[in-house]
Amino acid sequence: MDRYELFYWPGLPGRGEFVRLAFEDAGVPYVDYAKIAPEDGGGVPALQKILAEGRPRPFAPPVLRHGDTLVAHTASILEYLGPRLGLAPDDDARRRAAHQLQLTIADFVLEVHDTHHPIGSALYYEEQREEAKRRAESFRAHRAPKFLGHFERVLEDAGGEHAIGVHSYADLSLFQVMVGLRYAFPRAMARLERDHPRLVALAAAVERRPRIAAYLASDRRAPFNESGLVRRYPELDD
Ligand SMILES: N[C@@H](CCC(=O)N[C@@H](CS)C(=O)NCC(=O)O)C(=O)O
Repeated sequence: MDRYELFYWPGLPGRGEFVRLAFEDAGVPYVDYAKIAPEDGGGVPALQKILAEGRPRPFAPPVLRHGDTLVAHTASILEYLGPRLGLAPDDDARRRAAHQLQLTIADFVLEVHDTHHPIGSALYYEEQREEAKRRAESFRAHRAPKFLGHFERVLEDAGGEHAIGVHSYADLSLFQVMVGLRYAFPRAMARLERDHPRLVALAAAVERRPRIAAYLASDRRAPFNESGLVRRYPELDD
């Protein structure tokens, strides 16, 4: 059997975490090059090599390699892994629903990132602090409630418990969105969570899943920090 290999930036959960959660929940082994030292063939050099030599050429991580197959983009990786890890339903319609939701999550994740980097990723946060304040204010007032409201209704449509009616990678990703938002915007989330009981219940249920609970307690789970996709700057919160 070909092994699963994940390439991502070391030292931050980022978008790689959506993929890690799928492997961890399924209990399927994977090679995580972000957790391997450069001198042992991992880290940034391994990532740079796959970005340069991988085909089809990936633009940015996360990147998954599985034998001769290479997949980039978080949603595409999860679409590929879902059926293989038992984290996608059997029917086409619900697989498409999971992928559609994952793409919406990708849109949201980018907006979360843009709260601290509204002008450009090539600039430091400190160089765009004022714009970040305006962007985060609008995010907290409009975009976060709109996306969270959408996810809440998706749960409601599917019976309340799971995003697409059965446990899937989409549930794991919604969990990661919730914990990321709680890290970045603890005050805003204390307010917003009151209006999204199904999302809160889903996040709690995912957190209780035995393999996820073990993973979260392990040193494999990288903490959020201020060099990542999701950052905590108190001046950007309520
Ligand atoms: N749509 C892609 C976005 C990938 C992405 O933006 N990756 C970030 C790290 S989380 C990156 O390294 N981007 C480099 C760049 O945009 O120049 C996905 O969902 O995986």
